[in-house]
Formats: sequence, C-alpha cells, structure tokens
Amino acid sequence: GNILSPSFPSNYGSGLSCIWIITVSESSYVQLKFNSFDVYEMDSPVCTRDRLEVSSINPHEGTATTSLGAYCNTNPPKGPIESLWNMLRVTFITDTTISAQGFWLSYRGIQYQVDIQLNKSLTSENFSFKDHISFCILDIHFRLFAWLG
Ligand SMILES: [Ca+2]
Repeated sequence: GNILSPSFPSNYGSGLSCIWIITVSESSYVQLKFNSFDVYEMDSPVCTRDRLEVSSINPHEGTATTSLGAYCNTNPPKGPIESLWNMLRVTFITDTTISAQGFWLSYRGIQYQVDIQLNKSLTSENFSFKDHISFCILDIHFRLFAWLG
C-alpha cells in the first residue's frame, strides 16, 4: 500500500499529528520504501520542527514500541526501513511554521525466510534457541539482508 502526507504533492499543513499503523501477517515484517521525501527542518540534525517517526510495535507485549528513527530533510531515510515485528507505526508531526511537500511511501509485508545452513552455524556457537527464538530469527533476517546488499 501507500501512505502520503496530507495534501501531497502540495505542501502539508501546520500543526499536524497523524498516525498510521500497518499490520501484516504474523510470519512477516513490514518494509517501507520512500518514493518522495521532503519534510522541513532548517538546520538541526535531530528533526525539531517537522518530523516523521517510525516505530516497531511488538504485538506480543501490548503497545511496546521500538523507535526505528525520526526523519526530516537534515536526516532523511537512507534506504528501506524494516520493522522488528509484524506491526509498524508511522507518525507525522508538524510545527506551526514553514512546511514542505511531505512524503510518499510504499509499504509491504515480507515473509521471514530462515536458511537451514544459517541455523546450523548459529547452533554450533552455543546459541540458545529456547530462550531467544524470536531474536534469533531476527538476527538471521538482518544478516541475509546485509549479504544481499
Ligand atoms: Ca513546519
């Protein structure tokens, strides 16, 4: 699917606070890709004026969230953003001054794929699957993506 900032491709308004929650099937994670990004910030690298925040929501722990980043023109997304679990929250907050065009992002769910050879190399390092199964799968996932570039 797609998420666009209000009024895109015209400039977004001031004083906005928009929240989108994306949920995909349990065996998948969410991937965001930005087709267009223009969120106003004058000079701060930490996005103090207008900002787009992306967080993972852990559906197994109520509303527990993990921040994946806060983005604006001085700190734009540098590539696809991927959730840690199957729920992702996108929050768009704007202040009362200057605005810009905003953003257009596409999202999709991607099924986890665990390679059996990777499983073997992990177990040989005394990794405990009993206690850390979800983190283990996550680790494999990120390694795969690092290799694939
Ligand atoms: Ca603004």
